Order: sequence, then C-alpha cells, then structure tokens
Amino acid sequence: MVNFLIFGPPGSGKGTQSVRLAEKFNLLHLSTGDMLRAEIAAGTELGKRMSAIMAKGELVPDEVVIEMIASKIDGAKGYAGFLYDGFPRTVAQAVALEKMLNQRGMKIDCMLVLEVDRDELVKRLVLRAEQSGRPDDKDPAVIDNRIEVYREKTEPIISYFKEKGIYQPVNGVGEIEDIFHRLSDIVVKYLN
Ligand code: B4P
Repeated sequence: MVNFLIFGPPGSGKGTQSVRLAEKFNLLHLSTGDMLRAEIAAGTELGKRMSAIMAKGELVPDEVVIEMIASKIDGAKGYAGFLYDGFPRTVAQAVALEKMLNQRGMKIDCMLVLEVDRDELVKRLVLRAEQSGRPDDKDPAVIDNRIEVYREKTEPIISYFKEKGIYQPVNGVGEIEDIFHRLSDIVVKYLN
C-alpha cells in the first residue's frame, strides 16, 4: 500500500483533486473534513461538538481525527493505496499518522503540496460559499482565521516532512484538469 498526503491551505483544491486521483488510481480517499461534516449532517453527539469549532475556522482536537483515520485504515481492502486529504493538520497528527502506519508495516511515501496564493484562496472559498453554503466559507473573518491557523499549525508539517525526502510541491493555480495532470504525473511514479 502506498500512502499519499495531499496538502495545502484551505481552498487549495485538496478535496477537488483527491476525488479525481482516488478514482483514477484506485486509492482510498480519506478526508477528515468530509468525515466531520458527515458526523454533523447525521446529528451525532460528536458532530454537535465539532460543528461549533469548525464554524469558527479552528481545528478540531487531534485525537478526534486520529481515531477516525485509524478506524478507516483498518479493514480497507483492494486499494492500491491511501490518499489522506486535510490530514495531518498539526505536527502531532503527523507524528500519530507515522506511528499508526509503522505499526501496520507502512510509511508515508509522498506528500503532494498544492501551492496557491492567498488572494486566489479567498476568491475560491467565497465562491464556494455561494454554491455549497458551507458555514465556514460564508464569513470572510472565518476564512482569514482558517488561513492563519494553516500558517501557524499546519504549515510546519512541511519542514518536518521535507527532511524525510517525500516533499513534492505542485503549482495549484490554473485549470482543475491541468493541476490534475501535474499531480497524476507524480502519483503514477509511486505506483509503478
Ligand atoms: P477541509 O474539508 O479539509 O476543507 P478545506 O481545507 O477548506 O478545502 P480544500 O482544500 O479541500 O478545498 P476544495 O478542493 O474544496 O476542512 C474543513 C474544516 O474541517 C477545517 O477548517 C477544520 O475545522 C476541520 N478539519 C478537517 N480536517 C481536520 C484535521 N485533520 N484536524 C483538525 N480539524 C480538521 O476547493 C475549494 C474551492 O475551490 C471549491 O469550490 C473548488 O471548486 C474550487 N477550486 C478547486 N480547484 C480550483 C482551481 N484550480 N481553480 C479554481 N477553483 C478551484
């Protein structure tokens, strides 16, 4: 099993590209954002507690998402690999993921990093708010906070993994299809 991380600030297109990559390369798409939104939609106790945190643009507690990912990895069969979307988001989550994979005889093989400037991110999220109605996209102050939280808590993971030689930066600006080709060209190398 090959383990890919797709990484980048909010609105960089992680979710958009992950769906396509998962389909093309038979990867299990693991989006912690989608898992959390599913809990909220189902009205679970966990969902109720997490929705207030997410609506402010803050990160949910590490242990919540680590537990979610572990339960998905175990029992997954028939895939060429895993694609982690929006996880890890803190160095603590990165360390937990490495440990979880090591215990199962795997490692993180590749970190795809979508690079998109701030103005483009805000533009995309404002547009998405109109279409999807996601509460965390509606308020510009919340979007700013999510970008800040990314810079402060998530971006340090890049240097942590750069030292491990798995860092693969990708230009995330342009047509969705073109970005998909840039990513696919890297992914295919790990699967052959
Ligand atoms: P996520 O669900 O991960 O969402 P995101 O970072 O906002 O978006 P993404 O980068 O996937 O962008 P997308 O493809 O949709 O997180 C939401 C919240 O969940 C977090 O703020 C946090 O509270 C919580 N959370 C999730 N995981 C967590 C974790 N591990 N730990 C703690 N908390 C966690 O693209 C955005 C928009 O741009 C779309 O409308 C898309 O159509 C558009 N777009 C994409 N590519 C484009 C392109 N090339 N050109 C133009 N538009 C494009």
